[in-house]
Amino acid sequence: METAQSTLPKEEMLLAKFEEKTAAGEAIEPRDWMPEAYRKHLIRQMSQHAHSEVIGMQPEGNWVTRAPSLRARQILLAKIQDEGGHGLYLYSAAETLGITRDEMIQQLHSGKAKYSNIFNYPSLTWADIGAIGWLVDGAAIVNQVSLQRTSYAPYSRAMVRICKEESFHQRQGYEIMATMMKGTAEQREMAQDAMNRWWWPSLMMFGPHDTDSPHSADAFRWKIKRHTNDELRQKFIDKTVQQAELIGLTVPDKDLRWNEAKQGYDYGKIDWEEFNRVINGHGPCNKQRLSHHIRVHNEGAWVREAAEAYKQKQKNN
Ligand code: FAQ
Repeated sequence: METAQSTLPKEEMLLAKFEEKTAAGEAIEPRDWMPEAYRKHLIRQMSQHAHSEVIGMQPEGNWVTRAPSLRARQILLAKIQDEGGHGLYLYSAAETLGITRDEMIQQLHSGKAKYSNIFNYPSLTWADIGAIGWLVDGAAIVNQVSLQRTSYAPYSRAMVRICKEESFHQRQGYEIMATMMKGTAEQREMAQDAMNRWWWPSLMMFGPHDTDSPHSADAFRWKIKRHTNDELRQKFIDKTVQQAELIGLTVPDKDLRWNEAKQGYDYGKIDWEEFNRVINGHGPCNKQRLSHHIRVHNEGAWVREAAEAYKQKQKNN
């Protein structure tokens, strides 16, 4: 029997089926038909996510040799390696959409692809390592828990695995902050200073307010996003303010107030001019982060060539 759909031209029929599937919350696998705009949207988001994980290794890498104990150094090293691993899952998941790793890296190096605003700030003291784990991984988890149910199955599967590791990262950061807050006056000051510098950029990680988020409409229609930028930001604030209070840190926002009616905190104005400056290449460390990535990528060319030669040799045997 002919259905209404089967009378449509092929492309429209495929699109109608795709929209029906995503609306019903079904997952899309790499071999399923998908509209070009969905594919492009995911390549943009997933490659930017992968780049963030890898560039995010730099501010933490700055402290490996200066960690205050062997235990702290081991934990930090393990965390940084995890972030590299997250980058790899995400690049592999993005490759299922028909783009190569090389192309994604080229887009990063040319400035076409962004990475998270947060990694363009310097890590000045050991307390910054605490703040990155607690606040940055904390913000990343809130966003990524929501992405576990994203419609593109390889992305969703990568998120499930990544979230398990991120919660360990968040706890190690909080442990550093809690330890410093139990220390000397100087250590407490250092922890508060890190909190002051990382708080606002962490709130920016969730992206612009919903009314200024150009990609959100498509992201919701196709169930790439399940929660809005503002919903996730609010969730992060509500849980983090209480953690800060517990260890005696002050949130650097004079407008922060508990709102009984919404059962959440009201918070001050985010400096979107700073956000735009940073994501468009003019933050404190953008040049350093990118030039370091380019240099190390070029230095590693021989490894990629050797791996390729080995693969060819195996094929010919
Ligand atoms: N930074 O329309 P929307 C981590 C751009 S992982 C830079 O709202 P969308 C782990 C956006 O790309 C952190 N750019 O966009 C770790 C777009 O520009 P475009 C990374 C941003 O995609 C911890 C424009 O603004 N996590 O930290 C940012 O619907 C410690 C308009 O924005 C992810 O990437 C930003 N924060 O929503 C590693 C999660 N926000 O592309 C090491 C996956 C927005 O047109 C150490 N991504 N922009 O040129 C997402 O969930 C989404 O992409 C959002 C943005 C929510 C980030």
